[in-house]
Amino acid sequence: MNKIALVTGATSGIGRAVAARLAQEGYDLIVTGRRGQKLEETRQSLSGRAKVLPLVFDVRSLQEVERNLGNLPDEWKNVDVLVNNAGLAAGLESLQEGSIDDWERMIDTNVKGLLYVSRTLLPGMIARKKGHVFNIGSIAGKETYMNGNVYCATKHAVDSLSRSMRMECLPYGIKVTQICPGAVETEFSTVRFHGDASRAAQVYKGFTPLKAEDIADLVAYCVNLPAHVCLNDIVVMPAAQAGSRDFYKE
Ligand code: NDP
Ligand code: 8X3
Repeated sequence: MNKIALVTGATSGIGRAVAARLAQEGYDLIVTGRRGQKLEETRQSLSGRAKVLPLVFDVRSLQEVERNLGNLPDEWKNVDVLVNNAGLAAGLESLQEGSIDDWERMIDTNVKGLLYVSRTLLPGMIARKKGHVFNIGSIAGKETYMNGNVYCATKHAVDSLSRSMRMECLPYGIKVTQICPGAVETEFSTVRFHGDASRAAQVYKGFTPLKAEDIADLVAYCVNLPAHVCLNDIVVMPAAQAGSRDFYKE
């Protein structure tokens, strides 16, 4: 029987690439996201390579998380790998000018969503004494930058929660890996700038950003490590990026 991986936010970007890479590694996939049509595209792209269970829900809703993940069908219950990836930045403004709605979306998704999903799935992993959780943090969880305020705070929370989770999972043999990327070219910046694709494109001009597949390769590397080895915390940057706002651009 194949192992099972669950990837949140698999409708685009890093999540979709991680799902594809884990299928290549022999995992069956539970893939989640809010956009049903995009999730269907993910399912179709994986078909023939893995069994796929697509689940459309919003990680911000505890009720939806519990309804979808709290009572998985028997053949999908034993999740081996959880990738807490769903997340976003919304806006890039000073605190005094920031949108409260953007703040709520980021806090509810990046922090509370990760907590709801983990709270629902960890008990099963603990009972089985088996599992590997990946939390997709960010360089924004290691540093702060001008106007990054609330997004950086949510990713600092992911950093802190990853440490707590690792300690609390130690007795059960569950590995916790946080991956903290620099700039990855996905839908991330278009979402951050509320759909302004031309402003988003500027972010990746003049250097070669990471691809979602680069992050997927890291996940594949980690899941294939020997049982006694865990990469706890990975900061991964484009070669042209030294810090959250330190780029060498042509
Ligand atoms: P994308 O915008 O391409 O993907 C984000 C994914 O998250 C989508 O699948 C989206 O699905 C899902 N998502 C967002 N909100 C919710 C929600 N409320 N409920 C369920 N799913 C949700 O961006 P990335 O792939 O770049 O982002 C993935 C993760 O990587 C995020 O946590 C981000 O913070 C992090 N990251 C990204 C970096 C980058 O430069 N791109 C760098 C560092 C970290 P849908 O809209 O269908 O719900
Ligand atoms: C995404 C990277 O630097 O835009 O987490 O915050 S950054």
